[in-house]
Amino acid sequence: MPGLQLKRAFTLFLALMLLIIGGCSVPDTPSDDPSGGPTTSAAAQSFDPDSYKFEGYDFYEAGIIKKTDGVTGIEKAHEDKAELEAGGESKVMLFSLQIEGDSVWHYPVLVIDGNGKLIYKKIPNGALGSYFTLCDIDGDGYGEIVTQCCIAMSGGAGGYASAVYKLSGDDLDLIYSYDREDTDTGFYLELSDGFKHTVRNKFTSLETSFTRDWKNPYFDKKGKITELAKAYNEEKDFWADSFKSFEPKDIDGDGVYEILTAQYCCLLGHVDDLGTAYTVLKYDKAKKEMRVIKAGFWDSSGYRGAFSESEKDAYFKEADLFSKNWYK
Ligand SMILES: [Ca+2]
Ligand SMILES: [Ca+2]
Repeated sequence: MPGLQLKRAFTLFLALMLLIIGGCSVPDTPSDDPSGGPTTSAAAQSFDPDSYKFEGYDFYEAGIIKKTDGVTGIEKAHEDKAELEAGGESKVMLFSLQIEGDSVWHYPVLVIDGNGKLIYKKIPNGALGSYFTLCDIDGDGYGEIVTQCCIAMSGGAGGYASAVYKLSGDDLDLIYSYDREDTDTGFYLELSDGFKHTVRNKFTSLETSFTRDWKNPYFDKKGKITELAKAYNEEKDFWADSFKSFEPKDIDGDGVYEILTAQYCCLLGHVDDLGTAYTVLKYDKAKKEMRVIKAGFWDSSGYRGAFSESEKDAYFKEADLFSKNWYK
């Protein structure tokens, strides 16, 4: 449907413009920020309780949205079934709520219906595109909800929100989420003479080196590292972005799912592409946390050396193969 694609493309374009204008700030909820959020006073004057319902699910009654939040649209983005606890299956749905005054941000809400429960859980961060996967992450035999939301199209840090939720009593507990400040997948970079870049991972034995000999302040013309590079090596200030991919996969076939992640990495600024950092995350039952059990790195230095279209095609083909096979 080209019309729909065009509409989506336009929506993404609008989102990008808003991000540029708004300095990439994304309100946590549609109503928490009356000064800068999408809530409008017009919405408060035209409260229509029916507009808060979809297929019998009442987002106003559930406390997900307030009277001051004018809802212009509710869509069901995704639906699936799984046994989330003992006793029977639940229907898991992901709704997308659109708030008046802002045609761009969609607020994802999980609804769990079945097995005697009806639970609404708003996923933090406005999202342009969201989906979930149901699979057993913690090894208790019941499914968890793994969500991945694209929250910004600027390519800036914080572009994706990734999380794992577990049904616990009458609530959904967040057992893992990407956090810009706290998430550490363990990668770091060392710069050395000869334009050499070495990427290591502190949780695994990964070590991979490559050269990038184009102009940058970390090397002089002959490829010797500068004082700036020495300071960089001490700080180990490696920039890995949010998870552009967060995909559950049972890589060892034991019935418990690991999560494959990918992060865009750069050195000087966002355009100075270093490559993609890959990890396998596994839930540690004892510590109740996700651990990095495998790491891989695809360096993108080959792209700069690819001048013709066929060389670029070959580069992308190789990068794609790596992304699918690195952990095997
Ligand atoms: Ca489980
Ligand atoms: Ca497994």
